[in-house]
Amino acid sequence: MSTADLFAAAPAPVRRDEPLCAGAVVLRGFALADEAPLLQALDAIVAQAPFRHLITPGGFRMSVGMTNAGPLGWVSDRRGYRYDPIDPYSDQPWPPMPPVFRQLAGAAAAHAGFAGFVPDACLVNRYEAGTRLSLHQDRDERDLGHPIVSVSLGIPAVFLFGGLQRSDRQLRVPLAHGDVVVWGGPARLRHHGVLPLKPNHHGVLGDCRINLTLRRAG
Ligand code: MD6
Ligand code: FE
Repeated sequence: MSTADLFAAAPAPVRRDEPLCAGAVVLRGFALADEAPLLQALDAIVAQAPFRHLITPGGFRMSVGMTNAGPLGWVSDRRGYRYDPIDPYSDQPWPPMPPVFRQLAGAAAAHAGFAGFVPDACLVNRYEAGTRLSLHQDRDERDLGHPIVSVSLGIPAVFLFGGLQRSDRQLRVPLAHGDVVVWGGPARLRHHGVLPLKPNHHGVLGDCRINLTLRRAG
């Protein structure tokens, strides 16, 4: 078989936009073009600031493993949730924001209608089989006028996308490797979460899902 035949047999990478509601859109496959530099940058972050399971203000250990990159990092402990320039596990600044993260976030936000987005915080979440993220709002950022860009890597997950009221019904949005969700404006305070992950395997990331959420927090 020729090289051309091999490419012809591979499924075409999916690149399309799926609006969820006013202010939120799934950009299918948007991160695939940057896969290699994203994964390389991720390795460097995790080498400096390993994943850890934070404690919620209520005293529960989060099942999601977390770390951060950039000038500010999201942390949780018995005192509450906040953004902190220092990693409490190392007492050092968080690893720097990789340029490929900043550039991808800016491009995705602009594509979704939020021009000029420059993130100063990247929360990195690691999910394994059974890991879930309960329904919440993102409201710890100083100016909620900025959108959030969320990049999914590795095994698939089902994202729960609700409304402004916690009790509003939720959409179930499957997210796969390379999908990017941009979320802001009238959608910025919608409740959302992640259903418990089903066991799965990804050729590059193994048995886990990594989610990057890029924010302007400070
Ligand atoms: C996740 N994401 O997808 C968790 N928050 O693993 C979030 O909590 C999130 O994807 C705000 C905006 C986009 C998100
Ligand atoms: Fe969130």
